[in-house]
Amino acid sequence: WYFYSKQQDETPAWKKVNYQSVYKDIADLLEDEDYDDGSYGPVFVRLAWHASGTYDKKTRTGGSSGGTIRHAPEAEHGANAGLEVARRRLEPLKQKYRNISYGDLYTLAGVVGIQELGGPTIQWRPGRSDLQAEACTPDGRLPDAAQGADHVRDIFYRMGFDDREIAALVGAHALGRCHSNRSGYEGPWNASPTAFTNFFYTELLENTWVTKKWDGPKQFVDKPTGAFMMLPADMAFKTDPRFRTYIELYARDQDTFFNDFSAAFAKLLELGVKFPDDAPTYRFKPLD
Ligand code: HIF
Repeated sequence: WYFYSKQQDETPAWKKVNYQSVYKDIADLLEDEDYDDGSYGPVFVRLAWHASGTYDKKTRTGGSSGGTIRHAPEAEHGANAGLEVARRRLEPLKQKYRNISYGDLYTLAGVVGIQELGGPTIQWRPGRSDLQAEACTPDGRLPDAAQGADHVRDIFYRMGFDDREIAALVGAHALGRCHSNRSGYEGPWNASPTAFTNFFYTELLENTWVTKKWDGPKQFVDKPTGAFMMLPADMAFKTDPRFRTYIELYARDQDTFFNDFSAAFAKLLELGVKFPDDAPTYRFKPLD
């Protein structure tokens, strides 16, 4: 029995998890009528992206692999304000599935958020392994919403994305909202913040956007209702001619947007991750 139990112990932790079951349990955590617009999906998507978007292709550091976004100082970086809400919501699943890594849990939560809110299928692989706080990335790797196209390019080129992929990713701002007590900005990007659509592009192109008159940071609101918002960094996709070509494409062609977004978001979640050779690729079916 000694050899038997030894062999059992050598099964890597990531192989002991039923990811389909985790997917379902995350999906069950999405709805809450008392939270925001009724869904944790958007903040799960933001958590998955911020866990991953620290990747630097030159030094091959950062990314979701170590799940370091849960540790200070990374957890306290200004860009990550409010994400403890998402981590706290997911923590019971880490307790239930002891063998899942935080990096896998947080990125899978992003996949669930997109798919269950009506977005495209996002291919996903398990096998990230947790690292301690020493592996946290320095502050400043995530984008600053107050800046424009040059900055957005600097940040996403550093991760290894091109203009078309960046323009496809930004469509995720159809989901969720800004919170004045998190980023300082306020409001949703459109009228259906819990549905994954190409409305980011259609709203950006079709509305007249004017500077919001308030004490907060510079942001834009639609004229005349003022109900929807754009960040300065979002507006750059309308004014920058190379980005704008793709914005127009995705505004008129939802299928192309879904395809391009699916590939770019799957790539984002895998940046810097060295997967085990035998890690399978999952394409989870939405539950509904
Ligand atoms: Fe966001 N993003 N993001 N973002 N983001 C916010 C909210 C969300 C940027 C800034 C902000 C991406 C790119 C960029 C989501 C998903 C993605 C907020 C508001 C800010 C300031 C946070 C708050 O106050 O709660 C900038 C400058 C980006 C570069 C252009 C990604 C493409 C769009 C990579 C992406 O997937 C989601 C979802 C939210 C909504 C979160 C919520 O709690 O509802």
